[in-house]
This record gives sequence, structure tokens and C-alpha cells, in this order.
Amino acid sequence: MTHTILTKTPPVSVKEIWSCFRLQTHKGRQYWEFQPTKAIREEYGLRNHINWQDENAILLLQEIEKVFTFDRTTNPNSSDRVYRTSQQIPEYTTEENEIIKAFEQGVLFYSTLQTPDGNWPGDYGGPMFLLPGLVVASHITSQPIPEPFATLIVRYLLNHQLEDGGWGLHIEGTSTMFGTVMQYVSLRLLGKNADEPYMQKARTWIHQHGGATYIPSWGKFYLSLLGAYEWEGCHTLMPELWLLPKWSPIHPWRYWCHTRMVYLPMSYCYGHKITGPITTLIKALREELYLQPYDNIKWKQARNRVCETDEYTKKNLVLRTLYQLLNTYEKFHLKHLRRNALKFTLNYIDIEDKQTHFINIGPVNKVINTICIWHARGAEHPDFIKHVGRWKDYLWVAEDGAKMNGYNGSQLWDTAFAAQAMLEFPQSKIVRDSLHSIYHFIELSQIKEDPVGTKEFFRHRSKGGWPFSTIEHGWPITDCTAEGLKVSLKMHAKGIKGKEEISKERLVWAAEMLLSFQNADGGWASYEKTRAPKWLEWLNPAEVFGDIMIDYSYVECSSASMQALAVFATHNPHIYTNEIKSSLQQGAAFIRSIQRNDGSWLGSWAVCFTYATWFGVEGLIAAGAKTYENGEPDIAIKKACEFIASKQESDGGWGESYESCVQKTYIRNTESQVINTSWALLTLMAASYPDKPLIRRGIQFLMQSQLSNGDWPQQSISGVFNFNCMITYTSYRNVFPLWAIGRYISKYETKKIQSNIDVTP
Ligand code: LAN
Repeated sequence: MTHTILTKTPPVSVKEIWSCFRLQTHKGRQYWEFQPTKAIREEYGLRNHINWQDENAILLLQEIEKVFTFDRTTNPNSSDRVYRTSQQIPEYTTEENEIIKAFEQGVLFYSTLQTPDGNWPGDYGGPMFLLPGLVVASHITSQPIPEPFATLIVRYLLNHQLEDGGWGLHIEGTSTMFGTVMQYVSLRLLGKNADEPYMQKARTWIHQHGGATYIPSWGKFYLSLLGAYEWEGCHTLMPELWLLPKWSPIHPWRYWCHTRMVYLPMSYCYGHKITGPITTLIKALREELYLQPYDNIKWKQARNRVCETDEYTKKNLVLRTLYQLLNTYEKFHLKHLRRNALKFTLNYIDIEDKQTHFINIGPVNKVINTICIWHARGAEHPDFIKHVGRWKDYLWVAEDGAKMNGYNGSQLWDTAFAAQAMLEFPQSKIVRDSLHSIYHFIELSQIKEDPVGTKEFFRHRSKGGWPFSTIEHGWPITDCTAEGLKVSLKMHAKGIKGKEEISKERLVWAAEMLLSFQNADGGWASYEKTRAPKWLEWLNPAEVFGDIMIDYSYVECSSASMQALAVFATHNPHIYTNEIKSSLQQGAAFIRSIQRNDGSWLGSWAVCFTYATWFGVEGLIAAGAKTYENGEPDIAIKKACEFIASKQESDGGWGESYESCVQKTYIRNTESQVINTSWALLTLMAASYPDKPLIRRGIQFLMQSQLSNGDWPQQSISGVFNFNCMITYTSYRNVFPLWAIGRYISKYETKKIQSNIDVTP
């Protein structure tokens, strides 16, 4: 290939640039690589090994920047087009009626996105505080993010800057200090000049809101690591808490595992006061971020400061008093206690790294653990290298640039839902191959043994469970286990199996696992049983999130677990019969106890009442509650259906805003959403709600919204955590409409179709 220097950017199509980004997948692992197409190589005269300092490569980076410019004004949610346009969708014609056509075309489109090992990769972005953690880690450990991903990250951050110059906590949110300072700092660390107009605008926002001493505690932590804030301005993160006796009501083993696993490396960093090199850039940041000269800042006074825009959970008197005590201890802390505590935290970090194959439980501890291991062992150490090697597992490329996913993907979760959507109408020939491939993925993803250190490091059992993402990640979750078990049982019932079979013994493990997860209140939490009373929430130090201290019983997790146990009991009437019976009764009592007066349930993991009400109703039905099928329904089911029916919009759809989660009261979206509509319809159909025309109008809305290629449009953000941060579930726009339409077909249209087509191979 000749290497001529170009004088101007060659005209290439958007698609051509997109197709240089290739998704690699293996057993659910997913990461993006840059592999320029032949056309791009030739156009730009690129060598095999690209030197990104070369003039031509720089031109290509500029072109990439242009292509990944995204207009967020009409909808800040990207549609995952880079991945979704990478596959060829086969032609589809049919003689069937319009509903079957909608279903089959939808399945056909969606199954082209399935990977060879049977799962669905997809955009799992949304939160705006994740990438900055990665950028900070990359800066402190001097591991630059490789091009062209660094360029794509800059694009992403700029694409999501708001009109007023700031950034929110998540892509749909309004400006916050946390969001704005962290993106500002990230852009600076990635090489952007402070004089750029967009940087000036961001700085103005920061200054108008009091400067960066008003950043919430997690921001204070990141800035301290960088040396752009002083550790003295942080409340202590007291590593010694880990040395408390286990019975102590505030020992961190009792925290929700995400909080525990984030505060673990945070306390290591705090104990060592890890601070990156004070470079010219960091010195510049010290000037740019504050209203007063850095050296004059009264750091102690800044500890409690938090900008109004960010404060979701207010620091209460209990926490303030505790902080006073702990901060006083910090001044005089005992050296050997600190040493022991830090030794313990490092051991625990090592165990978490080993148990998760360096993926770690989530995107936050992922990057902080990397910093800890770099600090403890240095940049040459294999553990550090393995850590950096997993950064890419969290990066996702979409048309709005490269973002950090909220997990290493949502593979198992999406796959289990896709399976259940397809299983609503298994007679369709279109679903056959996809289902077999799904079985393979569900099989390989079940956790076959407890990881090392389960007992010593506070883990619930894992054997028999399913994770949210991949087997390598390996943290089992109640509802993921439930969905995995449900799908396995339903597939076996339809005669669908793979080369490797999920044995009966393994199904029993899963049922045992679910039984072992049930809380004393009758409900199920997310990853572990609830380990401390609710008052521990008074100690929540993270102002931007609600309810993060303990793992609560949730209607979603409870319902899923109950549904799975109920299906298990149907297929295995003699195993754990009494245990399951009483478990379902207690579960139902829990679900009833948290139903709101208006008949709804508040959602914790998606937006919001339509989601949770669907779970509430399915959970009660699993426990035997009467539907409208034979006369008068159970009162809870009736109230739930009436609630859902009352929220139908004039176009036949349903639409909730993410504000429903934040404010914990039903807030309508500006337009009907296919996802909310699907949940509402699934609820009504599960309960055999008698108003069929109402249901039909909902189905019609879904069909009208479907795109000509079988996809559905990406509308508002649909996932949430800790009530205040939203997260993208790209798969939901496909799986839930398909599920609702599938259920409609099997419930109301079955007579019109031949029913017993065999789906075995
Ligand atoms: C998730 C994603 C999956 C989700 C469901 C399985 C859907 C839910 O039913 C149970 C809770 C769970 C497992 C969940 C919990 C919170 C997570 C892990 C996330 C929303 C993905 C990202 C989020 C994590 C906490 C983000 C990092 C932020 C912190 C506050 C640590």
C-alpha cells in the first residue's frame, strides 16, 4: 500500500466509518475493536499498524469526530445504530395476518442481532459519572485510552453537553455539579483546551453554582485522586470499618453489595491518600474549577457542601454527627489499625478481582480497583495489566460516541427476556434457530460453583444462580437466576435443548438458590438477602442516590423469583413442595403489603409504575391469585388492572417519564412509549382483563410504532437505579413489544393459526 499524505479528507460514508468499529464477542464477553475496512485503509493510505500521530491518521480521526457528532436536542437517547446496522436483515414476506407479521418481522430483525453464542449485546449507557472514572484511572496510572476510542469518548462527552453548558447525572437529566465538573475534567484530561467555547460555557456553569467545592462526595473523591481537590475536604472513608466485629450493625458486610464494593477500594485510596502527579494540567484545573485561589480554600468547610442541583438524599443529623466523630478519629488514627485495615481491603480487592476475572461487580469499582492495584503493585504487574485489559469490556460504541456501560453488558438478562418473548408464540417458524442458540447461552451462563473466598468475603452462595451479564462476571442475582430458571424450564417443556443440557440437578440448585434468597419480610432483594435494618440508610453518604445502603426486598425481584419457583413446582411436583408453597405465600403477602392504594407498585429498576405493576400482578398470579378468567378477580389484581387501564393515553399507548422514579409518583411522558405500553399490556393480558378493545388499541399502537425493518424506535430512557440515575436498556424496545404481541397472538388469535408445529431440531 502506498503511503501518500492526503491534502484533504476523502469523502467516505457514515456507514463506512461505523463499520470500522467491530464488536468482538465470546461466551457473552463483548468489546469493540477498531479494524479499518479495506476502503478506509486505501482512502487514507493507512499502514497495518496505525500511528495516530501521522497526518493521514489525524485526518481520519477528524472524520471520525465528524461522523460521531450527534444531535441530542430531539432525543438524547441514541439508537445503538453502529451495532444494529452492522448486520444484514433478511427479506421477509408472509401471507399471515398483520399481527403475526409484526411479531415475525420483529423477531427476524432482532434475531439478526444475536451473537453466535446466543446472546444480545447492546448499549447499556446512560449514567454520566462512569466514563470520568475511567478517564481519571487512565490518567493516574498513565495508561492512555487508545485512539480512536479516546476521540470517540470526547465526542460522547461533547454530544451530551446541555444547552446551559453543563451535564446531568445521566443523559436525560438536567445539569448537575457532579456531571459538569467530571465531564469538564475528563475533557481536559483528554486534551481539550480550557479556552474552547464549550469549556468556557461549562466553567461558567460551575462558577455560577459555587465552584467545585460543591461537588458531591463521589466527585470530591475523584478530584482528590487527581490532586485537583484536597483529601482534607473529604469526610473520612475510614477503612477501619472493615475491622469491626461482624455483629456490628454498621459493619460494611451488611451494605448492598454495590455500595460495599465501591466503598471498599475508595477506603483503600483514602487510607493511602493516593494522589496522582501534580502536573501543569492539574495545576491549571486547580485554578479553573474554583471561585477562590486553591490555596485559600477552607477544605474542612467544603466537606458537607453539595450543590442543590445534585442533592437527592440530604445529609441528615445522624450522618453529620457520625462524620464529626469519625473525622476526629481520623486526626489521631492508630497506625497499626490503619495498616491492618488497608491490608484487609487489598486482600478483599484481590478476591473480588479473582472472583470476577478482573471485570468486577460494576463500572465504578472496576476503575477504582485498577487504581488500587496499580498503587499496590505497579504498572508492570500482571494483575494491573489484567485490570487494564478489562477496561474495554465496559466501553460501548454507538452513534453518539464511546460510552461506558453500566455493567459489562446485560447479556443474560436480555437473552432471558428475548426467550420468553419468543416462547409466547413458539409455533412461529421464525423463532426456532434463535431459541436453540439462546438455550446454549443460558446453559453456559449458569454458575456451576461457588467462587473462592465465598465464606470469608461475605458472599451469598452462587452455585445454581445466573448473573445479569456473563459467567465470567459471576455475581448471581435473584431475578436473573429466576429468569434463567424460568427459561430453562419452559424450553425443556417445549423440547428445546442444546448439545450441553441443563440437568435436573442444576435446575434444583437454582430453585434452592431462590429459596435461600428469600428475606424475612417474604420478599427478595437483588444480590443477597437484606443484611441490616432500614435505618442504615441514614448513613448514606452518596448525595446523588437514594436507597443505596442495604439490599431491600423489591417487587421486581420478588415477583420474578416467585414466578420461577411456581414454574419449577409445576414441572417438579415432588421437590421442595412445602418449601415452595410457603415461600410463595410469604412472597405474595410481601407483594400485597407494598401495593399502593391506587393499585400500583413503585418500580426500582425500570421506569416505573407500569414496570413494577406488571411484576406485582405476575407475582401474585404465580402465587395463585385469581385473575378475571373465572369470575371475580383477586382484589389486588383488580386494583392493579384498573390503575393500568386508567393510564392509557388517547393513542392507545402508555407513557411514563423517568421523573416517575425520581418523584415516586406517576408522571406522564410527553408521548406514549412502546416499552411502557408493552408492560401495561402484559399486565392486563396476564390478568385476563376483560376489556379486549382496550388491549387491542394498545397492540395497535405497538404495531403502528414498528419500523419497516421490524425494529422499534428508541424513545425515552427506560432503566433506573437508586431512583435518581437512569440507564439505557436498548433491548427493551424489541423484547417487550414482541412479548406483548406474542402474548396477544397466543391468547386471542390461536384458533386462527395451526398450533402444534414442532420446534425440536
Ligand atoms: C443493575 C442492573 C440489573 C438490575 C436488575 C437485574 C434489572 C434488577 O432487577 C436488580 C438490580 C440490578 C442487578 C442492578 C443493580 C444496580 C446496577 C448494578 C444496575 C442498574 C446496573 C448498574 C447499577 C450499578 C449500581 C451502577 C454503579 C453505581 C453505583 C451506585 C455503585
